[in-house]
Amino acid sequence: MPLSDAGEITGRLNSALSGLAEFRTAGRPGWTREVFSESYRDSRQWVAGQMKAAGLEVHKDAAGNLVGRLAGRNPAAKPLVTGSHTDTVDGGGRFDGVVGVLGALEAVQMLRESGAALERDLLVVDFLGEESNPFGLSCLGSRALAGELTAADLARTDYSGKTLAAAYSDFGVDPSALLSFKGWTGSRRPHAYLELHIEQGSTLEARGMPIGIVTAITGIERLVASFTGTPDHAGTRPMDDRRDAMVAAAEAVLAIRSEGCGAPEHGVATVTRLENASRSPNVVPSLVRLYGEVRSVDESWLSGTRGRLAAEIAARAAEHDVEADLSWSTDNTVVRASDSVQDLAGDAASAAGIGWLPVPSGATHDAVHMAALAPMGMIFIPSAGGKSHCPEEFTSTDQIATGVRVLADTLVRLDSH
Ligand code: HGY
Ligand code: MN
Ligand code: MN
Ligand code: MN
Repeated sequence: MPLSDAGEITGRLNSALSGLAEFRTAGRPGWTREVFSESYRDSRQWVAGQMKAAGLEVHKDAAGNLVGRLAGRNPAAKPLVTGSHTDTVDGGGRFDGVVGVLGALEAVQMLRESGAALERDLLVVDFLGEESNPFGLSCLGSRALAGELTAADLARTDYSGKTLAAAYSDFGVDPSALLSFKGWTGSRRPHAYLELHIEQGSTLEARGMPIGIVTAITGIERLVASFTGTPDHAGTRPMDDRRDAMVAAAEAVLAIRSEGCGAPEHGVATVTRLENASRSPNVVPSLVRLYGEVRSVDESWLSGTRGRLAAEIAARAAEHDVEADLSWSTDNTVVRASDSVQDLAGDAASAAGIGWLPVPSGATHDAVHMAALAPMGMIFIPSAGGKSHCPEEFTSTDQIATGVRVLADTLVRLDSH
């Protein structure tokens, strides 16, 4: 497919990747471009410029997504959609999401050079706010496009009590327009959605495989648990006469870890935050909040996690005479990739003599919400050491170029299927 030689392709990718890597929040570790932050706002202007330079018609939709359009021969046909996200976690890396946006722009270049005029429009999307955020809701832009963002979501608050609606408004997205935004539901459903992403795991590297074709994307159950005990003087209260909320929360951390360790393959469970409501260092904690999540691609196992942990955490809290109150939310259910998109991606890789492997995704993606609208597929490229969500995240430009090649070839196949 590509007419540029490998050096030109990797040269363009390197300059795009380093251009975006310039945008990060000062004073935070690694690459930090959290949704609604200044550095994120600035970086998206740069991304819009890159989309324009790639010859796309660019607009920002009512949900804050950046959408670049490559016109097809038949604009009335349902469009193809690709893309990903350019926001990061706090202290993240340079490739998560980024390769799906900048790689898609390189795929547009490949398509243009090859003269493969698509029948369908191709939409390249930089989805707003894919990463989880203090409002506890990931994939903001793709949820909105799938018609899944609700008024209750906009009323969610962060640790300071600011609402998600206020955050949107400060970012220049009108929350009321957002609520009436129908996205790509109804007659505007795409023909298919295909996302290039780093694996963020170590399977491809361990197996020496350049391409993964995603079979399913993990479901995520999120937990906020509150533990209520009794405040007491930490210096005088006897150890055998305390209702220590922090001890009960610590027991819950271990219970959640055991749940993950007992999960079927690729299942995990993590506690990422414990908050003592009191700031005093000399008071027995009486109110502690725990934030955690459980993930698995095994739907039946995941559906039992709330019951198992409710029983386990209640028992352990009772041992310390502490009340435990659990509130769960489903970030997303397990989503299977479309068989036909998987097949076309496998055909494209094989036709180019590129090895590939079917793999599940332990990370969630905008593709989860696009799957509600159209047949969905994801193409993975290796992550060095399986690392991600950290500055050490790394995928070589050659590996990205291979992913872009398979992305472009698969889009051509999807165009006529
Ligand atoms: O949490 C995730 O899996 C994704 O990186 N937002
Ligand atoms: Mn991602
Ligand atoms: Mn991520
Ligand atoms: Mn993700």
